[in-house]
Amino acid sequence: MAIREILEVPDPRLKQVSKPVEVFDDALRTLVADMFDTMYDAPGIGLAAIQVGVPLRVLVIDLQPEDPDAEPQECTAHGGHSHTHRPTRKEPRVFINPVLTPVTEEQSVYSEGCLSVPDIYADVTRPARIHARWQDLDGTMHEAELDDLMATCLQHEMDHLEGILFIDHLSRLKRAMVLKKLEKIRRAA
Ligand code: GNR
Ligand code: NI
Repeated sequence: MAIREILEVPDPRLKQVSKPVEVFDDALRTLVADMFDTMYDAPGIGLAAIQVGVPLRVLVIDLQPEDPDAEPQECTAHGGHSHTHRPTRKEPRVFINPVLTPVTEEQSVYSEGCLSVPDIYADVTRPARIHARWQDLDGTMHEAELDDLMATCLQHEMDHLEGILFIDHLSRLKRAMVLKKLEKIRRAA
C-alpha cells in the first residue's frame, strides 16, 4: 500500500511513450496496487503508470468513485466479529498493453479532467464505442466492446501511454488559455 506522487504538466515525463509490459511479476503487482491507492486517494476514475513516473503500458480504471457521504456498512461475514466496511467500489479494472479500435463513426463529447492537469475541465470529442484488447496481471488476454464513460476514460488513459494529454485535443488557443490558467492557480497557491 503506497500512494505515489502524481506528475503534473509541464513535467516532460508525461510526454514519454510508455513501453509494453513483458514480465508479469510481483513488481508489476506492486505497481498496480500503488496505482489504485494513488487513484482512490486523488480521487480519480483512472490512472496511467506514467502519471506516477513509470513508463509502462499499464492503466487502472474504476468508474465508481466512492461516495464520501455514504454510511459505513456493517459486515457480519468473516465468522461473526462485527466490523464496518466503507462502501465497496464496483469495478477496479486493470488494463495492461491495451489496444483500442473505434467500432463506430459515432462520436461522444465529454467534459474531461486529468489528475496531471489539476482543476481544468474541457470538452473532448472521441469515438463513442471502442473495441479493446488487453492483458490482465497474469498476462491473460481479454477483449471487449466498451462505450459511455468507460470508452472515454480508456481512450483518455490510452493517450497517456502515447504521451498525449486531453488538453492536446483542444485548439492551440484553448490549450494556451488552459496552461495560463494553471500557471495562475499555481502562483496563487
Ligand atoms: O479522474 C479522472 N476523470 C476523468 C473524467 C473524464 C474523462 C477522463 C477522466 S480520467 C481522470 C483521471 C486521470 O487523469 N486519468 O489519466
Ligand atoms: Ni489523465
